[in-house]
Amino acid sequence: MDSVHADGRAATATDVAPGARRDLLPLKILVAGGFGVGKTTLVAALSEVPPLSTEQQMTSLSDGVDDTSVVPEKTTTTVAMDFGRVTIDDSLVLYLFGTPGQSRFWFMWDELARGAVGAVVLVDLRRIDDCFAAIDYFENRGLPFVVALNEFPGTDGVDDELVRDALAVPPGCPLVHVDARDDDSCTRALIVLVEHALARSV
Ligand SMILES: Nc1nc2c(ncn2[C@@H]2O[C@H](COP(=O)(O)OP(=O)(O)OP(=O)(O)O)[C@@H](O)[C@H]2O)c(=O)[nH]1
Ligand SMILES: [Mg+2]
Repeated sequence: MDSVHADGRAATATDVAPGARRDLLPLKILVAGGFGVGKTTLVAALSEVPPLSTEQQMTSLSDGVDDTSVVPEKTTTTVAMDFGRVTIDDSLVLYLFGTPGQSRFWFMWDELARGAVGAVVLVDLRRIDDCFAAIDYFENRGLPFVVALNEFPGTDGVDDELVRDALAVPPGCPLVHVDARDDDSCTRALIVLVEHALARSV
């Protein structure tokens, strides 16, 4: 049944939910990237509500498929999505959706990307080959994104221009540095993304 207001007017898509503030802009942001680059860590570090996660224990079935050599402490993996919420200021609230990283769960990405204004593509420079697919995904779909270098040990001090060349980051696409465990650096990455997406939209 169609919903109607108390005065009989039909509800429309632009109506604000009861109790919601009209001046608050909610934006959906994807946190994407290859296996084990720190997506779940970033969503958990930023979220002001207990993050929803769908972590499952990795089993011997992952052996030879998922490269845990540089993240040996990793024992679980995201099988569906992460979810968190970040209020940037009085007018902007971001809903973060973390994607699964294992390629066999990538069919989820199209669902998660629906309605998103942009994506933070996390990169681990120790496994650069695993990063191209995520960058290609957003470039091919025309969805604004920023490339966020997650500063794992031994990956600092690399020249940004070299990284842009190596990753074939498109011109105009911002490149930022984050520590996925640190909310300040991750918040800065989100702000860069929102500014980039807004600039692209005008
Ligand atoms: N040193 C360091 N370790 C990190 C950082 N970010 C994540 N980690 C560790 O790296 C591992 C991978 O983190 P996750 O957040 O599970 O990665 P993910 O991208 O969600 O992984 P999948 O969902 O399985 O693709 C974890 O053991 C984290 O503790 C970082 O910035 N620095
Ligand atoms: Mg994860």
